[in-house]
Amino acid sequence: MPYSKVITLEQFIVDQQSLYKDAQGSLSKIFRSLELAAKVVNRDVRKAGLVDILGNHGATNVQGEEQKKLDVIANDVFIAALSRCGEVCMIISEENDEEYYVDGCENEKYIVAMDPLDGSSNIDVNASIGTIFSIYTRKNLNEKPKLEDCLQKGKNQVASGYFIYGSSTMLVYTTGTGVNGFTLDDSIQEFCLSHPNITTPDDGKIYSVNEGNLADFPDGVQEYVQYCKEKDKTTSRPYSARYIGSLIADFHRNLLKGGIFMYPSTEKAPSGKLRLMYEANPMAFIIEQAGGVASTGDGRVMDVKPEKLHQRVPLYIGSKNMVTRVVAMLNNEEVAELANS
Ligand code: AHM
Ligand code: MG
Repeated sequence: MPYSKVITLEQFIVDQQSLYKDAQGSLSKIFRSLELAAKVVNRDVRKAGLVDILGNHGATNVQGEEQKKLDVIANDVFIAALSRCGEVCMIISEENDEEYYVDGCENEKYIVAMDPLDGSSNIDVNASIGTIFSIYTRKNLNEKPKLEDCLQKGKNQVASGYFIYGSSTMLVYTTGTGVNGFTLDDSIQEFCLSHPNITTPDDGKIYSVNEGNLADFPDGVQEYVQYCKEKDKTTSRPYSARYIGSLIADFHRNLLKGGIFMYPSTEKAPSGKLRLMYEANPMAFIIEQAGGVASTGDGRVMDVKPEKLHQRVPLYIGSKNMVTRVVAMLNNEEVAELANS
C-alpha cells in the first residue's frame, strides 16, 4: 500500500478528536504517552533473550505472585510516561500494592488502570505477552484524588485497550465508538491503522480455558466444555481448543476469529484469577464495542462495583452466543436455540 494511504495512530486520534467539539486533546496526550511506553517495552521484550533482563526479579507483588524483571520494567516505564503527560492524577497497576498519585497533577481528571505486562509466565518462553490499560475520569474535581475515585464500575471507562507484543506488535483500543487495531511498523516506529472497525462474530469455533482445572469448575462450565467437544455438524462442533495462558493473546485471537475465553471460579479460587480493574473491565469494554459479551457468570462484568483495587472476578468473554450459552448452563437456565453456539 502506498504510504500516502497509511493512517498513523496519531493522525487517527486527531481525526477522531475533531468529531467532538469539546475535546481538548487530553486523551490524545495520554495515548501518546501509552504509545511511547509501549514502544520502549516492545524494544525490551524483543531483546529480552539477548540481555540479562529475563527471569525473576526476586520480589513478589501484592498478590503473592513472583514478579519477573520485565514486569517491573514495564510497570516503571508506563508509570513514568503517564506521569509525564500531565493529564493523569492517579495510576493503579496490577504490580503496585496501592494507588499511585502523580506529583503535581492532583487537579487533573484522568485515572489510568493497567496491567503493565500481562501473561508474564510466557516471558521466558517467547510467547505473546502484552499491556492492558483502561482510562476513567474522576467524578469530583473539587476534592483531591482518593482511592474511591478508582473504584468505579467498568461501564464508566472512557477508553480501554491493549498492546500485544506478538509476532507483530499491535494496539487495539476503544473509546466507546467501536474498536480499531493498529500494527507497529518497525521501520518507521509508528502504529498504523491495520484493523479498522473490528467486530467479533456472534458465533465462534474456538474455546479457550485452562482445562487442567476442569474438575474444579462449576458444573455448568464442565457441561459447556463437554458441549464444545461433542460432534455436531449443524453447529460445526467439536470446536477447537486454543489456550496459551496469556489473556491478551487468547482474547485477541478470539476477538478476530470468534470464540470464547473463560476463567471460571474454582473451589480454591471462588472469584477466579483475573482482576476486575486491570484485565476483565478493559477487555469487557472492547468486546462489547466489538459486538460480543463479557460476563462474570452472574451478570455483566462492567456492572460490578469494585470494592478493592485488586479484586478478582470469574470471566466469560467473547462471541455473543457462546457466552450466552455458558452463562445459561452455569445458572441452570433453559438454553435458547442459538444459531451456532
Ligand atoms: P498475570 O497478569 O500475572 O500474567 O496473570 C494473568 C494471566 C492471564 O494472562 C492468563 O489468562 C492467565 O493468567 C493464565 O492463568 P493460568 O496459568 O492459571 O491458566
Ligand atoms: Mg495480567
